Amino acid sequence: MTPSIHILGAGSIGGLFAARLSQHCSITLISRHSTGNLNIRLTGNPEDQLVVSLPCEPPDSQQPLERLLITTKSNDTLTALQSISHRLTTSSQVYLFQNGLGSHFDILDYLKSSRVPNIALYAASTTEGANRPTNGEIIHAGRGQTWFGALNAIAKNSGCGSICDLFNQAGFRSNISEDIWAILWKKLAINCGINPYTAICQCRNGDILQQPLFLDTIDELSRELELILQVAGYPEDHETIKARIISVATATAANVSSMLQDIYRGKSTEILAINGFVAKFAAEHGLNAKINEQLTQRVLSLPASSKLIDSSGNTHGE
Ligand code: KPL
Repeated sequence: MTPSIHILGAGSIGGLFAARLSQHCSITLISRHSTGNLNIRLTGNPEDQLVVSLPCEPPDSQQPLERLLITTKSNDTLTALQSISHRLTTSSQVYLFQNGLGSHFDILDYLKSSRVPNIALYAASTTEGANRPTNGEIIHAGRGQTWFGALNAIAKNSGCGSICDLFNQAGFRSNISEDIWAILWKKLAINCGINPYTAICQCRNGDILQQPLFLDTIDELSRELELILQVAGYPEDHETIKARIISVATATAANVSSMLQDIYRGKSTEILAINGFVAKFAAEHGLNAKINEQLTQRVLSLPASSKLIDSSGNTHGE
């Protein structure tokens, strides 16, 4: 039987996964804004050229959800899950794809007192890069790696081999992690060292490496992250953290980060789940996170812009 997957949050990453996975299983999008079919034109590398038309249903439909990927922004995840919670059953599997941390804890808390406390909850972390220059068009801007892992005991027992296999079949390099929290904390450190710089300097990922703001603060930021990761139980030295930030910025050089895309669209960013989460965690544990705090404040005070010109002269937004 063809596996059935619902995707809630058809932004750039959700749309990228939907388009490629639809060649291997049945995909339905869940959207508050569209019903009927949604057309996605995927571009990027030659193997990415794809035009698909995917069914789209509203959250309040009654159809039970077998496997649900939530690819909304971290700020919207809890509300998104609440909007479809009546469709979850004891055999549902839910996969959280959010950047940063924070929403994962909110969802775990919410489920405890929900009508389905025992659904299998997983997290996924991806470094695939995707941009959505216009509605309906998605550019696969950088190949990455996707990790899946259990967030609760039910998920640990059920496993996530079949979703991981589907992602690999669809061309996304994917693996299962026995400790997805370790991956989420490491990815958080990467996002702390890339996303706010792209937003403040309004440049693509690769261009942050020449920006004075990055060059002046990356060592201190990496030291702050080293202390935080140690307290979280996932120790890593600052040189390794900095090297990984530089390597991901280089590998996704052409990508417009998710945070800069939010700013181009005049949407709120995930800064509070990224550097803001680190600053809050540090304050709770009596640690210094001055640079994370400053970057958070600078991103929060950026004017939302509906039309900006990037460093290559391309116009975004509207
Ligand atoms: O996760 C990302 C994002 O844009 O949020 C990176 C890895 C920085 C790729 O753009």
